[in-house]
Amino acid sequence: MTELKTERFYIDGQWVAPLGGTTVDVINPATEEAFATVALGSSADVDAAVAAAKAAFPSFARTTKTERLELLAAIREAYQLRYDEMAAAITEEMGAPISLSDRAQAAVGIGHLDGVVKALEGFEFEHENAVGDLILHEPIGVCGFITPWNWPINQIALKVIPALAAGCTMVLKPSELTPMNALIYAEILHEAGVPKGVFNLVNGDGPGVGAALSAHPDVAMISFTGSTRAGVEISKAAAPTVKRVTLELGGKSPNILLDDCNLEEAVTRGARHCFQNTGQSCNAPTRMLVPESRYEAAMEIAKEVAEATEVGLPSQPGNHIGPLVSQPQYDKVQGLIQTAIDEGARLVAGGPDRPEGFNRGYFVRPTVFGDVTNDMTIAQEEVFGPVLAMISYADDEDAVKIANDTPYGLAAYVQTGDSAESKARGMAIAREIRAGMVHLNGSDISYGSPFGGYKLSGNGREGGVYGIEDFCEIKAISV
Ligand code: TXE
Repeated sequence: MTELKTERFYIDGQWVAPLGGTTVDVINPATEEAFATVALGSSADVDAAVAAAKAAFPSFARTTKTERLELLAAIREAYQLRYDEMAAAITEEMGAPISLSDRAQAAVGIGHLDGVVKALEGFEFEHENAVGDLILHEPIGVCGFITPWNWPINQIALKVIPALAAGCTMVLKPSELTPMNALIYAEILHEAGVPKGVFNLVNGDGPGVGAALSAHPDVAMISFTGSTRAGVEISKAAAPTVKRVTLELGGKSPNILLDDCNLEEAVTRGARHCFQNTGQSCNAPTRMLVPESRYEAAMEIAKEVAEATEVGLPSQPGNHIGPLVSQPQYDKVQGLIQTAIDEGARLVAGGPDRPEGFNRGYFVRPTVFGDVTNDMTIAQEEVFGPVLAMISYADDEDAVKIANDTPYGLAAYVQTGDSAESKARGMAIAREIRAGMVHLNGSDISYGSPFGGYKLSGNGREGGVYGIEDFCEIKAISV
């Protein structure tokens, strides 16, 4: 493992000293101990990075599709060489168990790249429209990326790769909680031969670097993933410059179990998915909607799954869940568990006590609540912890109503029976749900399909063709 330049920023192809700002310790959430110190930048660092990206834009915007495809292939190769290091960094800084980091957290960095390559191969940057005008897709310009800590390289790759495919230049500000994977990524892009100034990295916090990037007049677009709160702040800061702002925000995704589904399988899969990554996924199926007739049986199965889900050290391989990312996240999750109890939800499994054997680290127990009504806080607020809320419904219409009765609209899940009739019911429900992605029977949205939400879950779509389009301006030329 090479020594990462934690107290420097990557600007104009070089690792440079900060022009201002301060430093922050990076904490291992399993031990609560600092293992690195990184520089947090200032608006002067943002200015320098944006200037480099602006200078690099005219030449990079003119690169051909073939040149960009070659660049993406080189990035893929360089990423593979640093793959294990990437997985280890994510485990150390955000607490995902190493098996999950290896199988998923680091893997998505390649998966999204492959999805974009496929999309770019078929992407038409210009065409004649139905009324005979020439339509051009041009790169939008300098992009600012503000990313979170929960699937850190996933969110970085989902922005950087399509932006490169479109011909944009960029400045990334990763989460101050998880800067290490981003530092490795900057080295990967450098090793792959990304031209100087095309990609720049400034570490920093939201109010400092994030806000300066959002407000910067030379930044044409901000792509953000994180909380709805920060998304609103960013939109406000960006408004005076009328830049494009795309947002991938929180979720409170429903998982509707139809009355004829295989209950054991559906509840087990749904609960495990909810607990994965210690519940820190924007699209986690956190509200399980169960027909009244099967509600008690479903709670019994969910209880077993929660109690069988082990809590363990991130450094150890296995299927356990690790700690939450930080003390504030731990406090938030504990607060919401307590609120659910206070509001009258039935604690079916888990709860606020520390998991046995853990005296330090931000570990929480996989928790299931029953007797949840959809107006309770636990059914409306994003917890971002391993907490499942189980809600009963009367019929399909009621299920759809409950599913849509949330300020969010990111993902939804439907579990059907095997019959054609049941699958058709599932499909009809999928069409009624106001969410950007609906997964039937445990299926996953493929790399290259659009990822994004309705309502307070955001706007814009990441991944594949839609991801590239988000980074383009569209010009009509009439001849
Ligand atoms: O996120 P923040 P936090 C949700 C989840 C979680 C909650 C809080 O519910 O419990 O958010 O997490 C930057 N201007 N999600 O506080 O604050 C910040 O530096 C510009 C959902 O950690 O949103 C970081 O880089 N930037 C989510 C990024 O925003 C600002 C993933 C995320 O931090 C800023 C993570 C500002 N004013 C949390 N304030 C998802 N959609 O996947 C903060 N930032």
